[in-house]
Amino acid sequence: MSVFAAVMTGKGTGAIATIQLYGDSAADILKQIFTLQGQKPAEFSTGKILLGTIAAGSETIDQVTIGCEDNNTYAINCHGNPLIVERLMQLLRQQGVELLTAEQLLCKTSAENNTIALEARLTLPKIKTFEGTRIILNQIDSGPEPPWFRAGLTASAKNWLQSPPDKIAVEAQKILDKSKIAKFVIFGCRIVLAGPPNTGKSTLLNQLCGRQKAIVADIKGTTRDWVSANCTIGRLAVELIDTAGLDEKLVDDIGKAAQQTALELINQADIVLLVLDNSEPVNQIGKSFTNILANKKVLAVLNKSDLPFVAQRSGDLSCLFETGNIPNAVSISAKLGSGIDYLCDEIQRLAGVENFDPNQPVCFTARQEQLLTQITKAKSKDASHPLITELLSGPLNV
Ligand SMILES: Nc1nc2c(ncn2[C@@H]2O[C@H](COP(=O)(O)OP(=O)(O)OP(=O)(O)O)[C@@H](O)[C@H]2O)c(=O)[nH]1
Ligand SMILES: [Mg+2]
Repeated sequence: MSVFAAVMTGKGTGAIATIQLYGDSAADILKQIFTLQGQKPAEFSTGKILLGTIAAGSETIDQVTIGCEDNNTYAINCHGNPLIVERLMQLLRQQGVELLTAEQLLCKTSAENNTIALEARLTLPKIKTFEGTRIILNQIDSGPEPPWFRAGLTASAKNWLQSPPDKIAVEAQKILDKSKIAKFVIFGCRIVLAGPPNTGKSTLLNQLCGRQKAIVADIKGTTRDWVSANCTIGRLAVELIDTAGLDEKLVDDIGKAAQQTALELINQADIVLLVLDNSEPVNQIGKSFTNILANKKVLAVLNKSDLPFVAQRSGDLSCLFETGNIPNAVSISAKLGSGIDYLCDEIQRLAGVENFDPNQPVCFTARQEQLLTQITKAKSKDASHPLITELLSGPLNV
């Protein structure tokens, strides 16, 4: 049988990194490259941690500990410099070891026949909020207690094996709908700050992330390239993106490129904060931009409310949005920090996370989403059962 290895710790620098080695002849490979206090160790025994060095011939690569987890599974803990990790992986490859990703190795070594539980394990490192970890763990059916563990996707799918197809279809659709919201809590949400020049987008980004990340100036077109910052807004882990002011009149190359980038970022946004200047007439934004916003979750932010306002009321936005899909508006002063708490509440409401119950079934991988979509369309037990079984215990392609 082949021997496989994967780096189990995250990319980048850390105090230590862990390389997992798996396979019947993994110990033979280690005996070729690992020395224990100047001597080759005779045997690795399960449960023991050995301290020694790994070398390629006469070249010592690192001092490491090797944890013997099983007679075919070993954890090499080395120093967390990516150069050392890469050199160790190279050496393992030279010894005939097949290099895998952490996900691929977990799938290979897992004795789990509950695929949703395995997906949950693979997803845990990517979760952006603590509440997100709760949502994911709730999707695993882990036995008789605690009871809230039985309200997740696994429990629903097991129940469906005894349910009529029309009931299954309704429930599966509900799960798909709720999952769109759960995704924001689990994986985070991308919020783009957009609007005409000089309305206070960069000031608002700095206010929301609590530091001076973007340059602010009383000059139109201060932001050209986009700036991003990570922050938390209530239950949401947010990637905030500040964009160049939307100005159709810009004709120079850099200005046009900045406009193009801003539009692409708006297109990729989960939520758009349309930042308007409360002290300027309302028609500050071109119709082509409002058209792009038509299918987006948009919240209008009437900024500079500390200044005397000209024409702003939330209803006034109707002259910008002909479609009837007029976004809610919130008045703030990004400069003074007033109205920010209310803005954060509105953002959570718009994302749908405000009253989101983490103890409900949701899907959290593309595989699950695809199968649930097919389940909503299955018209008979014969059609739905194989899909449900695949959802519960089908193979993973990682
Ligand atoms: N009075 C007042 N001024 C503000 C407020 N927010 C921003 N400003 C000022 O408005 C000017 C423009 O602010 P920015 O944050 O750079 O505006 P922007 O929308 O990023 O501008 P561009 O990058 O050019 O599109 C600066 O002088 C800010 O100090 C506010 O709430 N009240
Ligand atoms: Mg700016």
